[in-house]
Amino acid sequence: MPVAITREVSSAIGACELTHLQRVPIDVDTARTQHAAYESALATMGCHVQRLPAQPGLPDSVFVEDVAVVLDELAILTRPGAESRRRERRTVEQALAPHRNIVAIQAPGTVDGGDVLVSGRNVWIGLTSRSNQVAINQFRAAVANHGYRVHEATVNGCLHLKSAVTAVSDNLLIVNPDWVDITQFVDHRCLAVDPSEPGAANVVRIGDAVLAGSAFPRTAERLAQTGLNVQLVDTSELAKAEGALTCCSLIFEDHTI
Ligand code: CIR
Repeated sequence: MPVAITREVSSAIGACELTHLQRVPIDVDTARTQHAAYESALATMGCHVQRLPAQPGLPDSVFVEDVAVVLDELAILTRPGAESRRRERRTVEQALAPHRNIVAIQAPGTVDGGDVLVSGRNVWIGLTSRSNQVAINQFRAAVANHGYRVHEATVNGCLHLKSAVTAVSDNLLIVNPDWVDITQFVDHRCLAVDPSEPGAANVVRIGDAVLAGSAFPRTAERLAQTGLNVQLVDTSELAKAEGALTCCSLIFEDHTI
């Protein structure tokens, strides 16, 4: 049964980091209600949801994906590109410690989990404003013994690599081709988002099902036409903080429960 680590929305989310969006007010109660629905969807799709308590002093701490990458063999504790986010790591490290050996990215390396796309033994890491070459080299060294091939990925026009591409099955990616060059994704086919839904490429895969944003119905239809079981959830309030779907959880297999 997969574990999904989540964290309750911080009361300070309105002070989140923003890169491509203008700041608008975020209603904390609405964000929490949507986040709870996201957690319920993960549970319905078969995850054991482990929710960490809110961190009132850390505005972006709901976006747990950015502080760790959990592989079958080990976890990489990241060093987020935004300095304001580095204190999010301690409690996520504590939550992961029972499940995996942990290797931490060291300064001057920076990488956000949102820039790390894992599909089988291929790992793509976006070179972005958050993630640098030093961290990619450290990541590659940490996972090389386990047979992972780590590729550097170019990204344009969005915050993270996974804003532009996520995996929906073992060999199929959903992509926004305006934000990433699809020729870099070896061994995989690419399905494009509907052109009217540029933010639709970030979906959560759980087995044969995917959790997608209800704001992107046309892309959801494209995904369903490939035979996938597509579930929809509204995270529009969290989107004001530049968060999408994968960023709100760390999902991994755990054989102890
Ligand atoms: C940030 O800029 O770090 C947050 N406001 C949003 C992070 C979203 N994370 C993700 O997509 N992996």
